[in-house]
Amino acid sequence: EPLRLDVVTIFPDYLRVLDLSLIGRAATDGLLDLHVHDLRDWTHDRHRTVDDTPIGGGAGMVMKPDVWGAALDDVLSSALPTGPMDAAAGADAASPAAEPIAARPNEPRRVLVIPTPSGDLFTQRTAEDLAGADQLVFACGRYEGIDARVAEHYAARGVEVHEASIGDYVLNGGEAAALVMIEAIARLRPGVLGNPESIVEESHTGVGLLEYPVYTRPVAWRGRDLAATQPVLLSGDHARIARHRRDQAIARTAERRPDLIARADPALLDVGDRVA
Ligand code: 6GU
Repeated sequence: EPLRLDVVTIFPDYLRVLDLSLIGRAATDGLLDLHVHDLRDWTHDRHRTVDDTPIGGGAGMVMKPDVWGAALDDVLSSALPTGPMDAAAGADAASPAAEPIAARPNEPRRVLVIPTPSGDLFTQRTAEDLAGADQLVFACGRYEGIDARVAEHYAARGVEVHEASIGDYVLNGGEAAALVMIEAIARLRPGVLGNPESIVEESHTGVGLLEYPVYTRPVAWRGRDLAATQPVLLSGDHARIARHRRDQAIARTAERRPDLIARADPALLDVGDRVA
């Protein structure tokens, strides 16, 4: 079953890049079901107003809860494949009832993702978790954000709500952040990435340590000769190469991301098997 993705935004054109490259290909292949919506389609006034001044005063504008509520009610109730029921429906008529069929299929897992610099940090772990959903709805706010009662309302109604930030810097709106999150999530779905081996390798190292540096031919380039600087890579000794790369990954991580070393699995840092 494809992952259903809905993005609600006042800049639907901003999301058009999703039709290109990996994501567009996955949609064409039926692995993703992508829908981009213009929030202004749920306005009713002549000016298609989506924002208003903050209650309590202050700078900037806040996005209106009534417009977001109308949009999200519609998008969160869109039809999804129901798995067991759909699969059983045809078989039911054709064959005798060998096994009882559940009266109701499992409820699909729908997650409302609200990109905001005030959210929880979106990490590889978040991506792995959200890749297991049936539907992800991204509510992209602009200006100073969306009226906070919108997130409260859907959470209280039993929707899984995830306010998420992609890092400690400020963007003008949630669109670019949604693109980042969608790419991180979609590539984890079965069949989306061309080469699943790279995902396996990531799950071993990607979260714990930074990747080691990589090289390709020519062996000597602009005075930088791997035969002189890293002859082990040309040795054909795969065990020694693996240890060398692991040492490089540790050194690079210690230099660039000491915070990751502090939290790393001790097994990743174990150099006890290193040749003297
Ligand atoms: Cl999710 N939104 C905005 N506007 N800025 C951000 C962000 C999100 N994550 C980091 N900065």
